[in-house]
Amino acid sequence: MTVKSKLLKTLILGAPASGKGTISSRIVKKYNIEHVSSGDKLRDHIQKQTDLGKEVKAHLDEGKLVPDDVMIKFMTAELKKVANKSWLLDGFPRTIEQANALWKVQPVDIVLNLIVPFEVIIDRVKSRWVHLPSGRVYNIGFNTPKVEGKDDVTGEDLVQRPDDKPEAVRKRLEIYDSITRPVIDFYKQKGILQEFEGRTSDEIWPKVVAYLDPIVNNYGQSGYYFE
Ligand code: G5P
Ligand code: MG
Repeated sequence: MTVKSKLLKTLILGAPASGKGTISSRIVKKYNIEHVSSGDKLRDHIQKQTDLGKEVKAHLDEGKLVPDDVMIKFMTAELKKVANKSWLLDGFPRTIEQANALWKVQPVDIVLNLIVPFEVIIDRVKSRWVHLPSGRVYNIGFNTPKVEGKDDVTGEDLVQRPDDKPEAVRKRLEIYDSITRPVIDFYKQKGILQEFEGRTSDEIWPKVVAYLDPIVNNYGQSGYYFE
């Protein structure tokens, strides 16, 4: 038996607030892979007031996409940092240009697409609170923080995202419908897309596990599989 090294490059797609971050955090914990979230990384730059953070702030606040050239350059560099790891990419790509650029530098192995009705999404963003430095996300009534307004791990303040205001959420859903939906077809045509439908993350999660378990067991938890 020979031992081969093979890394698993996974992508998670879904409308704004469909639960990508929630499902991603469960996946990376269970399968011990790296979570790379474009939105979390951009918010971190905004909080630290870096040049990139200043450049992209208005786009995020208004619920608009950051231009492709900026995103492709930024995420290509971020992915280089985790090139020798198995990862789960969340939030990138969300245009056909980005999908083409990613495919050139790193064809992904599998793509998970979360399907949650828009009316559920609109309702849940009202109760979202985030811990910016870590990207940990809470929702009152779903995963309520232990102490109101504080992160469970660090005790630091939680904030609401500017783009969770109703008009920004509307804009994000519009953009998702017109610009990001074709990305789903891009991966469907490649035959690597798997869809997961549900009204809650708890309903979706067992379906994700049933799909990923055999794949990850084949690759092995540490990114190895046996042949
Ligand atoms: P992001 O950060 O990628 P979105 O809009 O794609 O933002 P978002 O809002 O981060 O996605 P999510 O990760 O899909 O949502 O969902 P989540 O955070 O897990 O869950 C949403 C809320 O619902 C949370 O409060 C969670 O606790 C709760 N929740 C989850 N499941 C349940 C449930 O079953 N029940 C209940 N009641 N609650 C639940 O991108 C942000 C911005 O960055 C820029 C853009 O400006 C974008 O708008 N950006 C890019 N721009 C261009 N190209 C890119 N590739 C870009 N990437 C980011
Ligand atoms: Mg997210």
